Amino acid sequence: MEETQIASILKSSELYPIPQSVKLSYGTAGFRADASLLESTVYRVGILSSLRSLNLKSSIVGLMITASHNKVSDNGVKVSDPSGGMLSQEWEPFADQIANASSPRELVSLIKDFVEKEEIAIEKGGGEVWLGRDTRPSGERLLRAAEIGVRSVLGSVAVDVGVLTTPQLHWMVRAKNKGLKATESDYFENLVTSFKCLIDLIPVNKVEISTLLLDGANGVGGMKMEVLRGFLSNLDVEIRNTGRDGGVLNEGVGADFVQKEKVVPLGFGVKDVGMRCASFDGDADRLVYFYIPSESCGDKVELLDGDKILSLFALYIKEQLNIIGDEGKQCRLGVVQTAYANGASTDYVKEMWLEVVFAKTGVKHLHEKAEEFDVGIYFEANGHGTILFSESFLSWLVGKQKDYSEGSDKHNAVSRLVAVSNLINQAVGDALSGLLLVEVILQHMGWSVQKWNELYKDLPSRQVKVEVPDRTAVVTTSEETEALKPLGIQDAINAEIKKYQHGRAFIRPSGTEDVVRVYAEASTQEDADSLANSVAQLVKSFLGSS
Ligand code: G16
Repeated sequence: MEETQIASILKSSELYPIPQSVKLSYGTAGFRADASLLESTVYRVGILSSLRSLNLKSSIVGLMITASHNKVSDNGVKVSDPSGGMLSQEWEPFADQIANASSPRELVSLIKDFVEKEEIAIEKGGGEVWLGRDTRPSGERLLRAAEIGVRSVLGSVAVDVGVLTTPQLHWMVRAKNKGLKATESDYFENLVTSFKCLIDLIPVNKVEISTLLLDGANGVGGMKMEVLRGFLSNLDVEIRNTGRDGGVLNEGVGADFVQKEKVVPLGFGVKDVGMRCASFDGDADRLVYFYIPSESCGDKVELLDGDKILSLFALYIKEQLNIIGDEGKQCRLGVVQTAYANGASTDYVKEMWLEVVFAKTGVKHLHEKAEEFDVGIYFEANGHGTILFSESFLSWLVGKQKDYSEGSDKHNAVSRLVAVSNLINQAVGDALSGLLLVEVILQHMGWSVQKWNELYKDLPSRQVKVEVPDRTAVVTTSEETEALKPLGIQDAINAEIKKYQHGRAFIRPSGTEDVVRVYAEASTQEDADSLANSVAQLVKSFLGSS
């Protein structure tokens, strides 16, 4: 590395000393912590992003400042690879190393070694990083730190693309690197065009379109939906929790809250009984639906989580492939879930004869497995997911559009699949595009949210989190269904599970919060609650509570 380059990093890193006694890890979805601790980390991820761009022939890399579902005082940073997917996992150890380098000299030495090992032509310059942020108050300050990091790699450019949802940034990065139109307006235009195309392909409009109530989590998603709905016909959305009325990001609102607590978010109540409602999370990469079944249910909701969205999508895609006939049946349609998937949802998709595979928590793991199919649908129960179409299957579809006569059933089915591939974000789970696809499918089927919910009945489940002194003491198997450490805990969990009919439970360390997560399923809600609580007690007794 040249002296001028070394001097540039040494000088800028003096501006961002590392806070004492903090050890950060890239985790499930980038670095996350209290925002006051993150400037040095974000600055260093800026450097990493420039290097990643240079390593991939100056393709554009994305850097997103968000802590998604976490509380408003937290923030975080994650990197989008040029494909629009998550940062290659091969680079995560380097991210961990530089984030924790204790001095500017150590930082430079780590970078120097890495540049040599990866043969990055750092002296050539020409890296480009697009920087986005959500609505957190700390976002702007952190974005400045990221810019300085990017530019400290001499010759690299930082482009501030403003306040965006995480999936918007991933989409834009992907589009730009494919040589397509890639502004935020292009993103909206793409959604509007493909949504309209799918609406026009509905055989008969079987249902009155009722208003959808959207909980925007007081974050960026509600704000972007306000823009989008201005361009859409055939969809009536009332947006609540926009953040403008004094509500706090993710506090008593949003997809994570609704999915974990299964209660109504703030701003919703008895007046909304029976209405179709949806919730985004803080950066709009997660989507869940819900409805309030009756006035007498108190604050309880019927939840339609990521598993139910996945099932709806699978049903629709399968229907189109069946219409295409024998050739359509050649398509390898598969589903990817995690250990959190409700057992009833897995049974449901298996009954459709779909291949189901399991991955570790974190979209980066699911995405990878979904890419192995012609059409891979992946969803986490928390509402994070999308549908991936392989390039070869897409070109086959486009070819068939020419072969089949226009207006025929087969032509329509093929056109629907092509439109779905345009609508649904191919880079990452996206609440805005996911919502549009759910809405179009409900209209296509002529279904209410209640009818959709009847696809299968969830096994009762409960999730709790336990604060412990050191969550890394929990080590699990690759699919996270069994704990390998601390020794003996899995036997104790198994003994608890045996006490319940249809009992299932597992523990895993969170990659985004300082907690151990507990998931339990059983044949009644009381049993699921009780199993979750006893497993949580085991976690406390093996790890201590903080
Ligand atoms: C992130 C990841 C998700 C993951 C979630 C929870 O979501 O993108 O794939 O399911 O964290 O992870 P953990 O249980 O490890 O805390 P988000 O929406 O917070 O970015």
